[in-house]
Amino acid sequence: MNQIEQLNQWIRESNRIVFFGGAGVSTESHIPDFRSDNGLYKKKYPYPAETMLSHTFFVNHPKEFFDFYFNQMIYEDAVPNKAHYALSKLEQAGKLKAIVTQNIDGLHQKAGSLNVLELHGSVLRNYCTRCGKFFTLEETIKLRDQDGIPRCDVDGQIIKPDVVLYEEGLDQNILYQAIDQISKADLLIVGGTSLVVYPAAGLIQYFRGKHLVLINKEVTPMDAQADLVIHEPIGEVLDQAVKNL
Ligand code: CNA
Repeated sequence: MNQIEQLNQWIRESNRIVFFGGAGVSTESHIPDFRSDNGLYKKKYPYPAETMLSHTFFVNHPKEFFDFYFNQMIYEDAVPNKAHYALSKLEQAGKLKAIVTQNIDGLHQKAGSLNVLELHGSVLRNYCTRCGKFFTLEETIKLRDQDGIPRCDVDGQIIKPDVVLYEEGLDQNILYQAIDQISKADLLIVGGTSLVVYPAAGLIQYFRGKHLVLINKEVTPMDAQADLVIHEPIGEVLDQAVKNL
């Protein structure tokens, strides 16, 4: 039995599957990740990406923050790929109970997935930092001033994307839901994540089910803990693994 046949068999035998993923799930939708060879961290900016995506930088250098953010983090035309659609199909089949994602691109929902726990928020939601008025991504892009900073059309204050920046805490409610789902899962599929960003990566420790599967192009710090490790592109792997269910 090859690796994908093994995964397919475990999917057939499982009824409480949870998927935990990261930026690698969306690279096949042409959104670069952070740590691959062509990832965002390899690009030359005056400060490291962690600095430019930090809360302090957002507050002190909003012009540079939004220049980086709109140029490097926003892909308005991106569409879901085979990985997103395979996971949506698994949920519709009643097998997958939740997707826990570090991604902020909203592509799982675009593919039809319903129970998506966004640990790091979403670029699709944006709020005025003073009055709290909500803005879509499209509106936020249109409301940029001459410095490229989006400003509320009611009070002129900065609009902040609802994404978790470095130095900011995770939404506790989402975190507890993610822990709950992972701790009740019978099969945990982890994919497209380098598993180095905490506390997100630590969530895997809550898994008590039968099989832990890792799908990632590169080696991760948790390969040794997994029952099955597949170092292949995740879109193709998941597409094949959900066939003939
Ligand atoms: P990361 O650290 O960039 O790791 C991505 C991992 O995915 C790497 O180990 C790659 O080898 C692997 N990978 C890339 N493409 C594929 C593929 N097609 N198939 C299988 N594996 C692949 O990203 P993480 O998600 O681990 O890091 C967490 C950060 C990245 C989170 O805070 C995200 O918000 C942030 N991020 C999100 C997006 C997005 O929403 N699409 C894009 C860029 C960064």
